Amino acid sequence: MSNNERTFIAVKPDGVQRGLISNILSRFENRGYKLVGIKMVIPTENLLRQHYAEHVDKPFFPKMLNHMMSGPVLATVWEGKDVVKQGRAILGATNPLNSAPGTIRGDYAVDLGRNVAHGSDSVASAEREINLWFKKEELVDYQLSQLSWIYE
Ligand code: DGI
Repeated sequence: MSNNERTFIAVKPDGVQRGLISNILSRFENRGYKLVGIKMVIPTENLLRQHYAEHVDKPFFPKMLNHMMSGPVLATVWEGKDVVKQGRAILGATNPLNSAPGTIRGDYAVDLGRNVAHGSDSVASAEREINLWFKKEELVDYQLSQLSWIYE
């Protein structure tokens, strides 16, 4: 399993407005994952239609689109062993009513349409989403000094 796996994690407008950015980022930092990209974006409809391509025909899509365009999203890219799957676990189930306490959604959300953060659901989606939200030069290549204390 590669230590260089990457995932796309976004704090949605509800998470930003509720002041949850530092809390969400710290869970990934504390776990030992490396932040390689971070920026605030008010996403365009075009970007969101690509990001949520599998949902564009669903009845909830227009509301979700409005919500996601209503304010800034904090877009981040994290790197580390099994980060895609572990990132989903840190977030909790999509519907916060099914999210375990201790997860981000289980601690801070109750409604599906306000589930505070997004995380890629596979390595392939992560690659697609990272390319969609970030330019290559916005991802920073550096050595994490704690590496040998996190990985054997
Ligand atoms: O990858 P996830 O965000 O965990 O889940 P997903 O890809 O199935 O759905 C993407 C987002 O779409 C999800 O975070 C919230 C929203 N969503 C999904 N299903 C419904 C929904 N929103 C509403 N209002 N109703 C739904 O049935």
